[in-house]
Amino acid sequence: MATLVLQPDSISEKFGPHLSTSTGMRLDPGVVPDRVVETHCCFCGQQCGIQLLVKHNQVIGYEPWYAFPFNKGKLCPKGVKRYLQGAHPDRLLHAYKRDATSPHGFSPIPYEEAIQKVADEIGRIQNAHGPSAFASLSGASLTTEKTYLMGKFARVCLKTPYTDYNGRLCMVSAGAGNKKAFGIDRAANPWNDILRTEVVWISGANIAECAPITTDYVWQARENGAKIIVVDPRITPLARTCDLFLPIKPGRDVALFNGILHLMIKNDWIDHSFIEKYTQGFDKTAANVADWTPELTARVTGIAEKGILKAAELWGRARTSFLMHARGIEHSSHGVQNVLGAINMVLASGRIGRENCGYATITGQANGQGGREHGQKCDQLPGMRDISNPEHRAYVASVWQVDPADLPQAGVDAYEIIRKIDRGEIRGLLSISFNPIVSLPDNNFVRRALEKLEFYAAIDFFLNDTARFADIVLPGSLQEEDEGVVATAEGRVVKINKAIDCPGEAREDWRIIQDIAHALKRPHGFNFHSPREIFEELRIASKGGLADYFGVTYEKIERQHGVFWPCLSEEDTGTHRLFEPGTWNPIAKGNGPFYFPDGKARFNVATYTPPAEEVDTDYPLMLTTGRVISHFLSGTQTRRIGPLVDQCPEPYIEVHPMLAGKLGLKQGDWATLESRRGAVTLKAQVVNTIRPDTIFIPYHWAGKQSVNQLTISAQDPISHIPEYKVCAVRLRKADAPHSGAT
Ligand SMILES: Nc1nc2c(c(=O)[nH]1)N[C@H]1C(S)=C(S)[C@@H](COP(=O)(O)OP(=O)(O)OC[C@H]3O[C@@H](n4cnc5c(=O)[nH]c(N)nc54)[C@H](O)[C@@H]3O)O[C@H]1N2
Ligand SMILES: Nc1nc2c(c(=O)[nH]1)N[C@H]1C(S)=C(S)[C@@H](COP(=O)(O)OP(=O)(O)OC[C@H]3O[C@@H](n4cnc5c(=O)[nH]c(N)nc54)[C@H](O)[C@@H]3O)O[C@H]1N2
Ligand code: SF4
Ligand SMILES: [Mo]
Repeated sequence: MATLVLQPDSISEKFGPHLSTSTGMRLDPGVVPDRVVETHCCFCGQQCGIQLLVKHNQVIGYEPWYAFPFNKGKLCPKGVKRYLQGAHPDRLLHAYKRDATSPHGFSPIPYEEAIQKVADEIGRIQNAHGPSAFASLSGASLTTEKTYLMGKFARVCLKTPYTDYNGRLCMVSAGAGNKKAFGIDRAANPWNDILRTEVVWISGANIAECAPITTDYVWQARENGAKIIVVDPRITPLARTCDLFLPIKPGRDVALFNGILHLMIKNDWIDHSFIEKYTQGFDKTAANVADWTPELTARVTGIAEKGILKAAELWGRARTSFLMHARGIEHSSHGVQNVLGAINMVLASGRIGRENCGYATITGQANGQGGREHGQKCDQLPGMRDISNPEHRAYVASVWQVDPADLPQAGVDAYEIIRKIDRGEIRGLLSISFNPIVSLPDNNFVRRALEKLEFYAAIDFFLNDTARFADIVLPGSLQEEDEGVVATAEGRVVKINKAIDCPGEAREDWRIIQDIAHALKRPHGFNFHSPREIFEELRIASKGGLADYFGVTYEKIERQHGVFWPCLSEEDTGTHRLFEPGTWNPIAKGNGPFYFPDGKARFNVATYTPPAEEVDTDYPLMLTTGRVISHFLSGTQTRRIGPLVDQCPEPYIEVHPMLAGKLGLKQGDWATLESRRGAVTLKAQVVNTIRPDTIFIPYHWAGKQSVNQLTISAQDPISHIPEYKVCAVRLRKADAPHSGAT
């Protein structure tokens, strides 16, 4: 047995008097766990394999899982510490109701009473104002079984069109772009195709901090001779070791992609036979980039012309390549155009659908891929089916044994749900695995809207910052307390295995949802006894859809270390690499490798428009936001894991020395950053790794430390993703905030 890591003395004192502040871990090989459970990390979309060590129904440590092929035992700092979260004293062990007389604002109540209260309020609001007056929001950290159940719960039990998910803040620009260009929304390649490629192009992805294990693939490619190109307003840790860094102004990536395609065409660095045989729409796209000369591209993007020429040459002349992007280009009011611009570059090169050649959006949340497949989106039914398509409705209704006419039509995106709450059109909300008060843009507006709800219930395992506004809080399950599947960044469906039982009155999330359906006296379709039963129904509901899981079984996942969908039958081992010439797919039916009836990929004209809010004399700087390695999303989990808090205790304002000098700011000085929507006062972090016209703040903190007080709620017109990556701000030196302000 490898080293045993014990529940250490490592959670910061501020989180519990019985725990010390040491960041070290105590190794005690003397303690033998009862069980070792092969499963996956609960955090990002890499879904690294990990083994949890269990004793007396508690996760007491972890061991690397060397046999899992994606990460081969490697883990990032969050994976190494993830086992600590369950022991935190804040773990919800009871249901709670709002109680003004309690010093904490909540009192524990029996679980059944809480469920009945939720059902009564849903019934009351819907009787008075119709089914659409109640909405649900869910998250893509949930297993695919739960995301499927949430889509079904909204449509069959609540009968509301108003349901959406936090992938709306994350994956939807990539999803929409991929569907437009390829006809399908899944990472096109297994990551092994990165290893022996000649050029790796990375746009708007801080891989070393946000997809840390992917760094290893990129570095191996470099060892094998690959050139690495990184496009980012910040010299990220991976960019420090790249061959070519393009310091783009936030919000202008489509201009760069168009400029590169312009040079590829001009220098005849395009694959004519691939374009002819496997694509449509090249001429229009070529005409659109005709104006994007290096001079214009440089002016719009802020990148020097010679960098653009060099990038075009490296990319253009390569025989194999792999392009990756993440939220840096997708979190934009023209996120879909950015994605289409990137895909045009890939299609023109002809380097997709074969070994060592590929393209991927790097998935964010644990189940960022699976969460966008089986119906928790406002316009989607299981199997990536379209809720407005009569045939799709009829099929899913037959599986659910309901009348297709009773299925609601498409709803609206998560932010529009908040606007509807603000306008009084939606009066009740149930949320699970979502923390919108921290994670949505312009969150002072979000808070004011949520305060107007007549009734709000939240399901979580911690009292997250939004749940503090709830009337009822239901104690859900940690990832290790339940089983189910998730789909990784590669498109590999893997199995989360249950390590421990839920403590106290906490329940598996799917049981809570079913209990509400029963208390509402609407039990039809909510009589599952296990995640496996839900999965068996999902397999059938997805059959014949784009995301066809019919051939995926729990056993096959265990046998093969995952199954890449589509997987159409019991005999099918899955589809590792999409778009290989000569392969059959159910949409093209042998006409070609892409998921359209003619089997051809689509070039799409990618149009440049400036960000929703440009700088001006009042707000002369650009703010961009994102992540640090040691925290995860809204921070509900990682702000409770002591060693991670110790690594990065608070947010900061990243500012270039030239700008800092002009404002008289030194490292560690307090500074106030203001936008038209709000302000934060944080310490300055003076670094020469950021553009002098750009500020960066990580977004994992709540309240007065939340950068989403400043961000803009402008959204992409197609995907409805918010523009987190650029808005106009001004910066000034400040006094230390009053106590309690940070
Ligand atoms: N440590 C950690 N890892 C995570 C997460 C986490 O919270 N913490 N979250 C997970 C999730 S859900 C997601 S979505 C992913 C996100 O993963 P990433 O998208 O890699 O992370 P971000 O920090 O949001 O942004 C990526 C980069 O985009 C750059 N950027 C900003 N504006 C622009 C622009 O206009 N153009 C370009 N080209 N680049 C720009 C930023 O400087 C940043 O380096 O990470 C996942 N992994
Ligand atoms: N400014 C700015 N804002 C951003 C971003 C940015 O780059 N900049 N990124 C956006 C992106 S990409 C994302 S994905 C969103 C994320 O935003 P959110 O989804 O709101 O953030 P999470 O922290 O994942 O919140 C999910 C909640 O789910 C709970 N949870 C996790 N797993 C489970 C589970 O299995 N069961 C239950 N019941 N609960 C669970 C956690 O405790 C947490 O409270 O934030 C977005 N917001
Ligand atoms: S890379 Fe992602 S999945 Fe892997 S250990 Fe880190 S947070 Fe967990
Ligand atoms: Mo995300």
